[in-house]
This record gives sequence, C-alpha cells and structure tokens, in this order.
Amino acid sequence: MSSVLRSKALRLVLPVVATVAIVAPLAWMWQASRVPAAYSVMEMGYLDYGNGPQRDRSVAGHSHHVSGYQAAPSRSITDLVVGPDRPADVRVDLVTRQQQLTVGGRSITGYTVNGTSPGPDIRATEGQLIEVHVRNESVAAGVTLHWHGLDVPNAMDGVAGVTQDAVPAGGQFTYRFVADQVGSFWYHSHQVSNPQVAGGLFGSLVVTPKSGIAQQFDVSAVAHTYSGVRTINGKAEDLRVPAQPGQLVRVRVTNTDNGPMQIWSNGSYRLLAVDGVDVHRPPEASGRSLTLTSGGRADLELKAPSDGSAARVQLSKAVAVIIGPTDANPAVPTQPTEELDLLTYGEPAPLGFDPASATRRFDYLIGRRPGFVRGRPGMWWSINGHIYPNVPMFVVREGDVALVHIENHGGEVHPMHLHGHHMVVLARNGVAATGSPWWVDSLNVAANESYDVAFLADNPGIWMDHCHNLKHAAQGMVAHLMYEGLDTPYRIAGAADNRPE
Ligand SMILES: [Cu+2]
Repeated sequence: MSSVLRSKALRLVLPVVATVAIVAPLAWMWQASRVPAAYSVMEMGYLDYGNGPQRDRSVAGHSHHVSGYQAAPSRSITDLVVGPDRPADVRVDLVTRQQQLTVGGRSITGYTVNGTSPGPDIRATEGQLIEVHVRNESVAAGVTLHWHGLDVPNAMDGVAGVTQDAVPAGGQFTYRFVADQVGSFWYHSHQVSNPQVAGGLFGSLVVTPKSGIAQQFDVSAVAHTYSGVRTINGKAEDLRVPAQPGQLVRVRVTNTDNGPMQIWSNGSYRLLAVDGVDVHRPPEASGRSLTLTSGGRADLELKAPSDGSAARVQLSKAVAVIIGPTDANPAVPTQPTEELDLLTYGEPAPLGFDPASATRRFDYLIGRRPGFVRGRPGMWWSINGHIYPNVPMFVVREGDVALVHIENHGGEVHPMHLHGHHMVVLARNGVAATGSPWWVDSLNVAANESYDVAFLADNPGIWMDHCHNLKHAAQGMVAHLMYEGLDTPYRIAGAADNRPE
C-alpha cells in the first residue's frame, strides 16, 4: 500500500475510531443506567460498610451486587411487625381518593384522605397501639402510607417496593405500630410520592404523653402549598386560636412542602420540640426566624399576650397562626434576619449512646454530575460520586453507633430524611453542637454546608435515606440503610408498579 493510500485509509478510519471511542462508553453508560422491569433495592448500587465489620469478607471483594451477600441466611423484613395478638388501642379507617380540591377558591387536581386534604389528624397517647386500615378507593397509581418520623417496625414503614407493594385502586392494607415516641409526626404516601404528596395525600399524627401537655391549647398546623397556594390545614387563610390572655398554646407545625419554610412571630416563642423530640430546656426566643426543613416538624409554645392583643406566628409570609381575640388583626411582623440556631439552642443532655464509640463511619456526599438516569441524559444528583441506581447501600448491624458525614456540593438545599431512626447533629461545618441534643429525622442541608450526625442502629430493617425534596428523590437522590442479614421480597416496579419516589 502506498503511503498516500495508507494516510487516506487512516483519514477514513480515525474518525470512526474516535466516534466509537466516544459513543461506546456513552452507550454503555446509557445501558447501565436503565433499570430492569423489576428489581430489588438490595441489588442497587454497592455495599458501604462504613469501615465497620462485614458479614462475609469473601464477598466483599466483588460486592458490586448484593447477591453474594444474600447467599448467607437472611430474614425477611416482612417479619418486622408488631405481634398480631396485641390488640389495637386506636383504630383509624382511611380512604384515599384522587379528586378535585378547592383551595383558596381555586379548583386543584389532587388527592384526599377521607375526603379532605390534609386527611384526619391521628391522635394517640404514648404507648398505644395504632392500627390504621387504608382503603384506596381511586388513586390509580396506587398508594402507601409512610409514618414520617415515627420509627415503626420496618414492614410498617410504607415504602412501595421496599417494605410493601403499593395498594392499588380497590385494594387495602393495615398498618399496626406502637406509638412509643411522643411528639408531632405526619403520614404521607410513599408511592409516586412527589405528585401524591404535592397533591395533598398526607395528614398529621400526634402522640401525646400519658401525663398530658402543659399548654391549654394543642393545635396542629400542617403547612402545604397546593399549586402555588400557601395553606395551613388545607385552608389559604390564617389559623385562629382563641386563647385568653396568659394562656399557653402549643403549635405543631409540619412542613409538607419540598422546600424549607421560615417561621417567625411578633413576640417571643419557645421551640419545645423538633421532629418529635423534645428540646432540652428551651429558652424564650425572640427576634429569630426558624428554618423548618421539608418534612420537618417544629412544636412552638406561645403565650397569648396579657394585654389582650394577639400573637402572630408567620408560617412563611403568606399565612399565620393568630393567637388571641378572634377579631384581632395584628400586623405581619418583619422577618428577623437572625436565625434561631439549633446548634446552640437549649441545654445539653445525655444522648443515650456515645458517638465516640462509633462502629460505622459513612460519607453522604451530595453532588451533581452529567450522566444517565433511567436512560435519560442530564445533570443528575450524585451520592458519593455515583448516580442512581449505582448508589451506596449503607450497611449496619443492630447495636452499631453510626456516624454520617454529610456534605452538600449539589448547589441547592437538600432536606435529608432517614427512615426508621432519629439522628443527632454533632457538628455543622465542623463547629460542634453545644445546645440541647438536636435530634432530627429531616435535616436541612444548605448548599456548601456539611453536617456530622450520629444515630444508634436500633431498628432493624431496610430504610430509605433520601432527599425529602421529593422532586430530587424522583431524580435519583435516594440511598438506603440496611441491617445485615435482612432481605425484602418486594421489588421496585414489577407487577405492583412500585415507584416509591
Ligand atoms: Cu435534594
């Protein structure tokens, strides 16, 4: 072959080689991002033992998939229930429907529980067994109910495709759990949760102590934005509490939206509890705005002013809780620029475990990178550098003390929600917490912030550990925490069309 011909041939071949070199990895990435018609969360991504013990070291070398792990005897999460012989103390029947809602005079396509959104308040006393019977009348995509913040037995956690199959229209499911925790919680669908929660498929759940509460009024204020309309308890208007001068009011605020909410008042307040856990010795706070993260709850105590005027608590700029005479109309207070910082609020108290004795150390590093998710190209959320479904499965053993280092390089705020456990904040941006133990199930991690949190692995199961901006979750910001030796018979997608996000 002459050198002219050779160079001609090269000129033809090189672009082809270059194209293949570019396209082949892309095609592989595209292929790898597609998920099977039905798959177990146990087969997603890779195992992360957090430098802790591994059950079977011979598996660790090739632990990209969990299948080798499952070769060891395992127990199904379906066993993780409250004993069926124990009778219920509180029985609730719920019916879910897809229907038009009227909010602020506008008709909105949404979802109801027993005909309303929010659904009924579920109330129980500490230690009672709650039994909730759900019948899905008309939600075509199916429903589940997740008990946000209640660390229920795993099989009752209500995550479609992980702890149960979605309940199809015409189907039913019974949840049973003991209300061992006192405080403010909420329930919401965890099937196609982004549109279903945005559309109203949720309600409040409150567990009061046996001894009762100190306040004369106990008010749930479920904040939600329906198609751009800000509401409290489903109404686009202020919530009025007719307290007499000097009377105390407990306002249980739940943020059911995807983004954080600001809370502030025209006087002082005490923050009694966060995410269903009491703050230890909370002082009066004034001139401070409180950030309530997506999915989070804040119990505020307010006193009706002794001069007969009204206290006003803004839940965002749009709506407020007004405490005092029913005809009072206090002005909207200016939002304070200073924040109530839970890193220093209240006084220290024992945690019940020692973070210094940690047996697992995990990273949860949030970023963004280009790639494919479910066959679609884009800039996607990443967890420890990986994008869905190649995300970490954090592995613990019962009794482990786990530390999690969270860093947000994702450019947006991420409300991180761990199911089945409460995490205590040890530090933010490297600065140690010095106030009351700051327990959360939903943590507002702003852009460029880092948090160090710890939890005790005391509730066996397979638990979601995800962003509660449910849009982000649907974009793949989902990982799981599993206890070794467990397995689930449920599948994402599959015949039940389980889509937890
Ligand atoms: Cu997020």
